[in-house]
Amino acid sequence: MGIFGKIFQALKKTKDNVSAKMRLLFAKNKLGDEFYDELEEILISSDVSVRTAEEVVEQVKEEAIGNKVKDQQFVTDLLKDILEDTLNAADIPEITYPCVIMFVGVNGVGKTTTIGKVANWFVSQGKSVTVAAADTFRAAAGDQLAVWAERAKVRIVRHEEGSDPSAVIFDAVASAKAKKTDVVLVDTAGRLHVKENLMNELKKMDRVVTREYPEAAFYKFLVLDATTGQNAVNQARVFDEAVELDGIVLTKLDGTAKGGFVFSLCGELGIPVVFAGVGEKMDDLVPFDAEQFVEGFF
Ligand SMILES: Nc1nc2c(ncn2[C@@H]2O[C@H](COP(=O)(O)OP(=O)(O)O)[C@@H](O)[C@H]2O)c(=O)[nH]1
Ligand SMILES: [Mg+2]
Repeated sequence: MGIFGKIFQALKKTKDNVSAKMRLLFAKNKLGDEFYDELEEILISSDVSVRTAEEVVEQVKEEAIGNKVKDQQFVTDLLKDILEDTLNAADIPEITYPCVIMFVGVNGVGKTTTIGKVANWFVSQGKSVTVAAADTFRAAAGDQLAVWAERAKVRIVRHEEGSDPSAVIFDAVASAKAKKTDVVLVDTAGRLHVKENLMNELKKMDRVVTREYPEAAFYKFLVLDATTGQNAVNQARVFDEAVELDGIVLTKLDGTAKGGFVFSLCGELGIPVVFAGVGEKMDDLVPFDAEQFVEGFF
């Protein structure tokens, strides 16, 4: 779909917000430190962290001085290059098969929906998929995943409400081995208010996969709601400590005006964004594209 694809379109709110401020900044014709301070403010106002904003503006400053140029196009292009490099700092893991992908994240970020979309995406790539309903905390979560499994035409393994999530994973892995399924997608609960329990539960699930299915590649993806802004970076830190994340799926990119925190995720935490959710429907998911994201930002 190229530069003007779904990620670009989804960022319209962010772009409107940032572009207006950039135009104003250049119209005011400020020079020197004042200009760069305000540029930093613009980045921070779109939820780029203070640390990342400082680093990025420092780089712009160095290169702009070296080139003795100070027109809007030049600075904007420079900014785009630097931000794209920041996004590409963390490598997207190459998926090998068979594999297990466990989706973690707090309640309501879009885990179950994302699994439906990702299942559909793998099917479109010619892969066979099993989804595991390891969010056994609420019966509704299993039902919701079952609806997605039907839509995506993939198999589902689920137990009764309240049963041990690790037992679901155990069965899903056994079933995937028997049926030679390429991909197992694991849905998990996200009750962050009992953080300690949640993290222990996730670690246990992690161990079951490692022990029972050593021949499979194992990835842990954190699902983050893009409308959360900076707090999403804190969520990433907590989950990364518990289960060492391999990647991130950004959901609700279509509803955010504050996409700037993504630069901190990649730059400061070194975790790559793998997919982006751009709506509620099954095909509203695209592999993340750094260039498109940056173009959509300014
Ligand atoms: N606009 C939009 N809504 C989304 C997206 N992904 C998920 N949602 C919505 O977010 C809500 C919570 O999703 P759910 O999958 O139940 O979250 P979970 O609690 O993490 O499993 C639902 O209403 C979804 O339709 C997205 O990319 N864009
Ligand atoms: Mg869910």
